Amino acid sequence: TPRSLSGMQPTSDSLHLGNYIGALVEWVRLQETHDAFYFVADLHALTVATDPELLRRRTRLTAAQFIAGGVDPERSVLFVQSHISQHTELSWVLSCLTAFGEANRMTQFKDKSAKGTNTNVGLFTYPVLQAADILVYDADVVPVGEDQRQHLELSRDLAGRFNQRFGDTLVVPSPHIMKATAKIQDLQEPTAKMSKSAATDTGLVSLLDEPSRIAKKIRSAVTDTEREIRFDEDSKPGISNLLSIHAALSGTTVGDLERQYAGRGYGDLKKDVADVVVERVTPFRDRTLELMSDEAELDRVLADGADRAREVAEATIRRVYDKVGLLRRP
Ligand code: AQP
Repeated sequence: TPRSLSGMQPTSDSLHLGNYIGALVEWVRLQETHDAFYFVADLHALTVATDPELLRRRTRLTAAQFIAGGVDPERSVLFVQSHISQHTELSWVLSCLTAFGEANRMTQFKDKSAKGTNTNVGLFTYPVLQAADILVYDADVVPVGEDQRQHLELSRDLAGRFNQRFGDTLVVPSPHIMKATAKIQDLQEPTAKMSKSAATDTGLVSLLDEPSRIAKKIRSAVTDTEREIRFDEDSKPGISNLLSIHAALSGTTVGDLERQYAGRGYGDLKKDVADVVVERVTPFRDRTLELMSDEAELDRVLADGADRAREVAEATIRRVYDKVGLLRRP
């Protein structure tokens, strides 16, 4: 069975609609056909300075939301990145195969360091740790949003380079990026991706928000001055984004929606998108809160996932250490 692997950072309390539609929905789907590994990327989250208690809380919250969104911890291996020391071990080896200029070309680092106040070395080497996350599990496919494409390309390059230098050792992973859902845009600034680090949160749909607040944000989404409901990302980014969200959650296509809304107003579309989103997030929120009410049980689930993940990661790191010439521990 091919293996699927992906992770998300616990850098906010709530996942947003982009994380959900662009990634989590696909993770859940891939459980049907793949051997699935999903993790909370708490080591990556250290690149953003966070209160330690808050980071712990968000790590559990993020795992709870994976489960609430449909990740089945019996079927999938669900774990916390820092519980598996092999991620950082492989990351070091890979960083020694990464050219400085290659890392320096990563656009996410450029964007974040241009904006940010906390440009640390961890943020710079982030894509190398991400490559280790993927390669340490021999992942075949990595379900992510469009924003991760360049990082995945680096993972592929590093796996290929390792294999070329040391002989066949690592699986070269393929991105799994669904064109229709890979880029959910900010509701107020629909030419930019929905992101938890946006300047204001008026265009961000956080899944754990009060459903009434979510509905209000969607009804206030920026559109355009025409009247026609039609998918056109260049001239109608706001309407196109609403159509994408609607289609992803209601299981229809954008084409069907265009026909369904022919001759109708933007207000109708917004109201329906709000309804579809609220219908989805209400049980999601309830289930997340329920899971968070029993931390011991959640920790037990994550410990079980870590045991299963470690087995795979240990075997990979042994192979890698041997290949590069590190002396075996007696
Ligand atoms: N707007 C989006 N549309 C589709 N997919 C998205 N993803 C993120 N935003 C969108 C996907 O969600 C997963 C989360 O990965 P992460 O934890 O690394 O999140 P992130 O990239 O830090 O999340 P944000 O909100 O995008 O934060 P910023 O902007 O602060 O970096 C990934 O699969 C990602 O592609």
